[in-house]
Amino acid sequence: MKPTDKQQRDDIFAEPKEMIVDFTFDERVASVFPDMIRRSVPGYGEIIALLGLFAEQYAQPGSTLYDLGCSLGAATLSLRRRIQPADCNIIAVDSSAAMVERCRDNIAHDLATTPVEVICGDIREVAISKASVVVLNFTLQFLPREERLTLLKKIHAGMLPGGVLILSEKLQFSDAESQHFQEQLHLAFKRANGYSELEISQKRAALEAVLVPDTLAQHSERLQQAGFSHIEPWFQAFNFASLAAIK
Ligand code: GEK
Repeated sequence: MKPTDKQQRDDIFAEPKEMIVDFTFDERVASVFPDMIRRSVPGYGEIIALLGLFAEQYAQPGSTLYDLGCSLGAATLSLRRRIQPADCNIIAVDSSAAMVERCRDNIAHDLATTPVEVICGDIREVAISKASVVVLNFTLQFLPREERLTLLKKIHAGMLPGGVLILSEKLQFSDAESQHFQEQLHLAFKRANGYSELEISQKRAALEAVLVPDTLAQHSERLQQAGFSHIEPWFQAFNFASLAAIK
């Protein structure tokens, strides 16, 4: 991370806005992103750190690792530091130019040696091949629901046998009691991290049409439909979870 980015605090929704527009990953969001995601997503730092272990265990010689929706490259850097075979490469993709510019800079300042290509583009358009590890860390939730299975099928088709897809997502719950329980705790998490009621409610409105969460059961069923042979939820903090799907 650029030192300036590391210190920049997310105050995007701190002032009352006359009109809430849909959330986009623009320059302003990219500049506060590390602070925003750490204070908004419980378990984010833990997941990032643990992704390295998936790279260590699953990166196959001569294979490619993918970070789809890479933002500033936190997952890419975690994978890169733990890959064992010398002949792997990483492809990181994000559709936000502001994110990609910073991501390239972060990778240039990292000392690990696995080659990384950062592509500014849509993950629905990017070819996947010889993949041993694919990361979708809080990205699938931003695609229209009806396009999620197509993407997972493409990923599955481009993976090597024994490869792993790690899918982290915000969850929704099918019963009202669970939904309320998890939402309240997530709200408490955001308050404890210094977000005001105004910031929380304005951000919720901005994300409403953009981030559409599924249930854990919907994710498991979709991954099965895409062809994955084994699906293992491996992390959950309140309404945020991560699943590993093996080809
Ligand atoms: C991390 N994985 O730090 N194609 C490419 N990129 C996309 C698309 C798309 N169709 N839709 C959204 N994005 C990261 C965090 S953030 C999660 C991921 C969050 C990108 C978008 O530009 C943004 O950078 C990222 O997906 C989602 O581990 O903000 O909650």
